Amino acid sequence: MAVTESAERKRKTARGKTSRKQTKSPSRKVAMTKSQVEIKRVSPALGAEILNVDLREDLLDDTIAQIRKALVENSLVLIRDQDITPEQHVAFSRRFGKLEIHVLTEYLLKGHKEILVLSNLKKNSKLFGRAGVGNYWHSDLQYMPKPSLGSILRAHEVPEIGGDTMFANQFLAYDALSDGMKELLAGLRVVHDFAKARYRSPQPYSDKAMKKTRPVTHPAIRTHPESGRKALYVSPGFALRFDGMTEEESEPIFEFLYEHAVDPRFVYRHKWRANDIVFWDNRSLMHNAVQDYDLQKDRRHMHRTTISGDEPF
Ligand SMILES: O=C(O)CCC(=O)C(=O)O
Ligand SMILES: [Fe+2]
Repeated sequence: MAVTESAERKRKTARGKTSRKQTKSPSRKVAMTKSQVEIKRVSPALGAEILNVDLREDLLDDTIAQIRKALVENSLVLIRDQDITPEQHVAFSRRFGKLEIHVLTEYLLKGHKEILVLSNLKKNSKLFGRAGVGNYWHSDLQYMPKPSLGSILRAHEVPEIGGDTMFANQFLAYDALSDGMKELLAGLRVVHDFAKARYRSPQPYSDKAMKKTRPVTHPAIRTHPESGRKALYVSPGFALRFDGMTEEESEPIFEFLYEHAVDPRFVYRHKWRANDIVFWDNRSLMHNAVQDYDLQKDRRHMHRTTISGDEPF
């Protein structure tokens, strides 16, 4: 009995020592490279809120990987209560790729050309950002040969009511098309032109900016490079016509698609709070900034970074 007890004690001690020895260094390493972000879906259509991250910190590669996975799976991630500086906004954005410098250079943030200012605030009675833009369905930089992967919008000031942004899931829009329509669109490309937005804008677009863009064509259905899912990629924002067709011929199909693409079942409408960060995937969503607030009275001030993307296929 005494022998057994002591043998048991020895075994326990040995096990304890061994397990401490074996787990000590790996567990410390795990603590430095692993994290577990909490993810909560925000609507049946799309979007996920990420709960326990602080963008003022230099995030672990693993945390960035989890945010990227959440983006690919949900097309949009929301991170609330992030009172970050432009430096921190740019640093966070860079973890996902190269950043774009918008062609409308007059609205870039001084000292931070990666940030586009979307704002109706004035300095010396002059607007210093773009006011009331994006109030039509579009995907960012769809008019460029390599459109944006995603945009990261940071809210500084938002109206108490109004000024929401709507997002429409184009994977769902594609999935809900008939086989016949899928087949027809699979063989088509769309001509997109930045100039289409120029005439809608309340603020003038400089000729210099216009010279930096020209009409481009992209497939009507694009394949997401990370998930392989197919998405409808036609938007009223910049689309002129199908390649090889006239505008008149394209119009009836466009009209059907524009209505179909933004069926309420595919849409999430984001009600902004100051210090919200919304990161959306331009490869699978369209968005529309609802212009229902008073541009002269209701303050809305946002900063956007735009992540470079690949040529759609
Ligand atoms: O102001 C917004 O909510 C979005 C505007 C927009 O289209 C964009 O930032 O890409
Ligand atoms: Fe936009």
